[in-house]
Amino acid sequence: MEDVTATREVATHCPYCALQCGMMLRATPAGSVEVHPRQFPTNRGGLCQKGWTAAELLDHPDRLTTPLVRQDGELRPATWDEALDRVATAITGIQETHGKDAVAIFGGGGLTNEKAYALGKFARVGLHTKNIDYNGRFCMSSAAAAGMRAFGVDRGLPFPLADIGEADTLLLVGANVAETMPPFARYLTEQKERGGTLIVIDPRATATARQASLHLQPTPGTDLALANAMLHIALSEGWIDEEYVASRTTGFDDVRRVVASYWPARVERLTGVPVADMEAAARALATAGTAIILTARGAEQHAKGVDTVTAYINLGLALGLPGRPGSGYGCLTGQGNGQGGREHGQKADQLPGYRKIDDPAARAHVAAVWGVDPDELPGPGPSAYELLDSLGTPAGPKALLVFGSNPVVSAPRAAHIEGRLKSLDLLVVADFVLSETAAIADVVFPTAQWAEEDGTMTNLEGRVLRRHALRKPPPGVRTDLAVIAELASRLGTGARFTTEPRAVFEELRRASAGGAADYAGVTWERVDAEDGVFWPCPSVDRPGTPRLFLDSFATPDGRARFLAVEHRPAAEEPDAEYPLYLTTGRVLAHYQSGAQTRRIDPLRKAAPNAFVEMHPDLAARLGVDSGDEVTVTSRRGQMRAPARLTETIRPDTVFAPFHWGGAARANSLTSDALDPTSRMPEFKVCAVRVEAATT
Ligand SMILES: Nc1nc2c(c(=O)[nH]1)N[C@H]1C(S)=C(S)[C@@H](COP(=O)(O)OP(=O)(O)OC[C@H]3O[C@@H](n4cnc5c(=O)[nH]c(N)nc54)[C@H](O)[C@@H]3O)O[C@H]1N2
Ligand SMILES: Nc1nc2c(c(=O)[nH]1)N[C@H]1C(S)=C(S)[C@@H](COP(=O)(O)OP(=O)(O)OC[C@H]3O[C@@H](n4cnc5c(=O)[nH]c(N)nc54)[C@H](O)[C@@H]3O)O[C@H]1N2
Ligand code: SF4
Ligand SMILES: [Mo]
Repeated sequence: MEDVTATREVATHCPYCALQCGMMLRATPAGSVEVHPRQFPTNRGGLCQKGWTAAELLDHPDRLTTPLVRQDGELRPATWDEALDRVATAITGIQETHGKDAVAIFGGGGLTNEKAYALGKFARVGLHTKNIDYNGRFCMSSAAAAGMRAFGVDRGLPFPLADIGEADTLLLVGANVAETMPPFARYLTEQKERGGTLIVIDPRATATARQASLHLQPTPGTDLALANAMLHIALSEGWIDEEYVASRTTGFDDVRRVVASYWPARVERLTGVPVADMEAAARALATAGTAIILTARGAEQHAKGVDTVTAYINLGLALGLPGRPGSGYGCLTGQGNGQGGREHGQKADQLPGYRKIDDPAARAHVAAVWGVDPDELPGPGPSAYELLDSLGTPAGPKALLVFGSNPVVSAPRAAHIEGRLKSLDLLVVADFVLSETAAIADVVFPTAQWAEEDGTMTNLEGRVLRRHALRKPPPGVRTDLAVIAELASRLGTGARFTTEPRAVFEELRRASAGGAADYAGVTWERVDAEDGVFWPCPSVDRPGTPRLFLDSFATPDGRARFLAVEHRPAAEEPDAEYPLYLTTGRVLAHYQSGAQTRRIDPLRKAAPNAFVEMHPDLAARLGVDSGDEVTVTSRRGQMRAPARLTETIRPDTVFAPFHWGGAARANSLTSDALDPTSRMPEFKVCAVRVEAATT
């Protein structure tokens, strides 16, 4: 029995973003749960408003505490047995009629390592389907692909966060950390106090850009050209680290040739960034003792996101940054477990340990851990958007199980994707609230929240962290691991699954052993004792690896690879009918699809509704005043929200946050153009028309 009269306390981490701020959770005798910040190397005692209020969802009236099943068009409460039986029976029937691949899974980067691993395993040996992918594809997949291409491994930051505060020059490309990772701002302050230079590239003068020594404000979708121009300048000024290029890299000659045509005046015309600013940025990077280049979604969520990140990696390599202590290139991973979530098998082309699913040696290793024949493992499936787009089509899956995502709000071209979801024979959602996606499901499983389960998360630094449960899930609620295990047992493979997160982690250690993301030496005890353990960590008697690439890169020859990349226009550029750029992103108070944060009072008060940010000159041309309702129309659909006027945005660009559904859904507008390599959708640019709303 739990002692309900005493105050209980556990050290854990915030449920939201990849900074994974350390927090204490306290259960008071009165039954409430309090959040207190905690000293941890990443947040150093800081929390943002979302972290402070995270516990408010635990006992929220909107919390689901019973399974729901659809009957006569309505969701009604059901017992666990009824709901689980209904799903298992439907899956069996669908697979008998249409084949194993007719059932698909959509996962999330907020799931613990244990859940992400179990979900990937459930797809491959529980359902025998190739159709599994996750929302990380919408997040950092372009940076991951570029990192793999250049360095042979993808770890968001290949160095600890602390290095950032000590960099002489820091370049942030499409990252608004002041709103997306507020405690990160400490590193910016520290960097400034040491006399460092901060350069921000963003079409908006965000709270982050306003702290910068230099703000470059390009046309959306032109970051690649900007990087090539900075490299062009570095070449003509003789700033290249020739010795590093010769000893640690391959492929520079091609890049040298290609960037020759990115002379600054030409790139000023392409990007709108003054030549003098490009020169100042290149100089600050090239002449600094230590310099760090970081990209985030602003640079990456484009149909050329992989090449754009490659262009910044090229710039970094030419200046000799990656692998030099205190310097480097990194991507700011977004979701709480965005890093671990992409390492353990919920991605369509991967097996645990960041192994490739089409690599025979990887298949043999993982199949041995799972006790199956390697030939039984399915091959790679389609990427997230392609999977969602195929749902319910003659050749596509007829059933989808969603764990940890709300694609009705967050997927690109969302009205179309909502239609695909509705066309399924079976949509199952595991969630703790009735998200917009759960609301159209056939079966909803109420699952545990972060304060109610143990597990591990891997933060943006590749540091494995421990999530500690404070209390048990409320009556009627089960964990995601339990839902997976119960379904597996009804489908005849129950013996392969467990509800115990620690047992899952032990299996994950074995499955990841020898892979790029090697967790074999990570134990829950070590994670607690050492403030987290950085992967790779191949054995318990070896330390983790806070800094990668110091001696060599993870490529076959140990050298980083340059790759020449060229600017190309966005998939959809403005024209007479749709004359403006739309870009989308985040505000401080809300998280992602807003399913969690829109239910929390202080956050709702801080940011009650969506808005369309535009320059006063544009507003004047449209005859729109601050606060007036506007409609924004693209070739995919329409959204409606009040106008917010600000001088901080380019007059040719409007911005909308994507945290709201319904009429204010920004993703009704966004395009489904995909990057050819990462399959990342172009969330950050499409062409729109804005008008004053008529009614
Ligand atoms: N408050 C809050 N914090 C979050 C999240 C959240 O939903 N809310 N989500 C978490 C997750 S999953 C993620 S992925 C991260 C995302 O973190 P960020 O990448 O920092 O967030 P975004 O707002 O998506 O985009 C960053 C900036 O890119 C700019 N931008 C748009 N188009 C372009 C372009 O073409 N080029 C350049 N250079 N910049 C452009 C936008 O103006 C925006 O300011 O945040 C994490 N933290
Ligand atoms: N226009 C536009 N669209 C975007 C972006 C953008 O910048 N612009 N950014 C994209 C990015 S970077 C991302 S990461 C995606 C994110 O978008 P989504 O994938 O929709 O992410 P969330 O809103 O975090 O959805 C998580 C859902 O799962 C639930 N949940 C949370 N934790 C758990 C858990 O442990 N188990 C279960 N079963 N459920 C859980 C939550 O209640 C919520 O309903 O959006 C993408 N969409
Ligand atoms: S910055 Fe991220 S991890 Fe830290 S409290 Fe805010 S949402 Fe949570
Ligand atoms: Mo993300």
